[in-house]
Amino acid sequence: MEIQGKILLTYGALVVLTLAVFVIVAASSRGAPRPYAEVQPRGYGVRRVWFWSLLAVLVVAFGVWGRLTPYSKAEAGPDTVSFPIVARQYAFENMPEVVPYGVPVVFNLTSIDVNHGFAIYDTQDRIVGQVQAMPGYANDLHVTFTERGKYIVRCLEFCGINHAFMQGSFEVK
Ligand SMILES: [Cu+2]
Repeated sequence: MEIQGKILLTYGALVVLTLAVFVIVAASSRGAPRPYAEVQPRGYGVRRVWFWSLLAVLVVAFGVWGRLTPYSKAEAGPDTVSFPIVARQYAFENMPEVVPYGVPVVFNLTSIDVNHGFAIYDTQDRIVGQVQAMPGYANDLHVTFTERGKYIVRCLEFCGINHAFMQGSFEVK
């Protein structure tokens, strides 16, 4: 299913669930008010069940949600290939000529002068990923290339007079 379909389904389910809760509450609160001494013990009982149910739902939801986020995939594995790259006005030093296809790759970026960008564009000029190259920092960009061909790297941070010409490239094969 497309991601838009999943989002629509999730929101639809939430709307139906919310409406059901409204209907149940409205139906159960009809009629004359009952004495407090009769209602209070039942109320506390419901509150206890509600608290533990909510806690259980939250624990499960966070457990599932944590697995669905892409962050765990960003961790470098034993087969990850690493490329340390140094950006400067107006070039990317130590750029690889060939980057392997289909395996996790990490571009480890730093800069020796000012802030630069490191943005990878695929063969159809679509951006694949980007990271900042900053003096005094080492920033990682994790990519697994699923298409072979020539990729262009462009600086996306205005870094000086020749910024527009700051480019690099590599071949994925
Ligand atoms: Cu630049």
